[in-house]
Amino acid sequence: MKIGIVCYPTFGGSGVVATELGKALAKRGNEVHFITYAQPVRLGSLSQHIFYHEVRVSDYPLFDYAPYELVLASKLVDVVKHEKLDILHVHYAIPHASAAITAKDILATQGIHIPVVATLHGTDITLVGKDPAFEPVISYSINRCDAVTAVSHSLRTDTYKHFAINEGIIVVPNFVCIEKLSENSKEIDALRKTYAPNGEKILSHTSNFRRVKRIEDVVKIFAQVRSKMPCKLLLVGDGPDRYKAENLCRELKVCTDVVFLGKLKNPTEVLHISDVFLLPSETESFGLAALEAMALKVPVVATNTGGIPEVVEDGVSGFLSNVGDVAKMAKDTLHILSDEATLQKFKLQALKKAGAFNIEAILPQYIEIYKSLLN
Ligand code: GMT
Repeated sequence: MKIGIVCYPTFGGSGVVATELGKALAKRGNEVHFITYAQPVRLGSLSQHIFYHEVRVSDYPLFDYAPYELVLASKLVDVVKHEKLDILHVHYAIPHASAAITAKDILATQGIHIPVVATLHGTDITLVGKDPAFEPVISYSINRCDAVTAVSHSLRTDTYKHFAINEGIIVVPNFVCIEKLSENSKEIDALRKTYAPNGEKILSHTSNFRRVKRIEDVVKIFAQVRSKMPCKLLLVGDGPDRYKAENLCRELKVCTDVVFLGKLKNPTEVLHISDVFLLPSETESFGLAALEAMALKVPVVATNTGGIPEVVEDGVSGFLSNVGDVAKMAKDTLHILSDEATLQKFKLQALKKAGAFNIEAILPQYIEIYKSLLN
């Protein structure tokens, strides 16, 4: 198949999933064309079956707001036509689904039929999408797609709740490639010593430091755990709430044990040396960061919100708490770290649970959808 993939090329989970999906499809002999405004961060080096088409918006002085969606739609028309694509798969509704529908309609006037698959990832529905300024366009374009998938049952329910969407959204969970993530396991001991020279336990968190991630709760949980046992906190990512986290670290006097690592292209190094991963989000349609942690044998302490309970099994691959219940999350973390046998038990259970989301189990579900539309 010749598949066009549209996504945000950034560190966000939707971009990561779209990129890994494209790479996996290409590895199995499909031709994959990424159509984005920058090369996706997880793409790595291009390979035989992978192509990249940049969407460039001119900065004409009249435009206060660059019309990215229109340029994307035009680019999609061009790429579908000239690369003879079979299918378009867009990730994140805004503005990718509506740009794809515009392209689909234009192509139809030229006798070209291109099926469009849209994957909803979360904030496109639960946060940004709910904004009335977007709602009519989102509902319309999702309804016009040939197939719509959501990354969790929770997100599918939310989508039906907030939008006038036809039945038929298919749940295809996010995935990890456990073998590939584990490849990067060299020199773990040395790295661990760098951050925890005296054998301290390592807690970690990865996100875009937006309000929804409740980054201050991460610091509060850490401070409570640290008051009971020596430990370090590694924070991966960056975003608007970083300064709040930094201030809180100063206030709670834990700065010496917290490292802000910024945006890492490959956060798996940190996961390799982590003992517990913290994800106290307000909401999370899936929690890919938690799944990646579990795939590297890191138990997760998270909130029981959105799609997280579909990924993290309470008391098995980690623990779940109500949003904001910092004391319980600290207690759960201490329980996991209480002795080596308990930690090892949780590590193995985390890996086992992640196995259900291995790419080999999930990829066929997308291929099945593509095939059904091409037939
Ligand atoms: O979490 C974010 O703010 C980024 C966002 C994205 O679009 O990349 O993540 C969403 O999609 C991920 C991939 O499907 C999910 O794993 C995240 O749970 C989801 N984020 C939220 O729902 C807050």
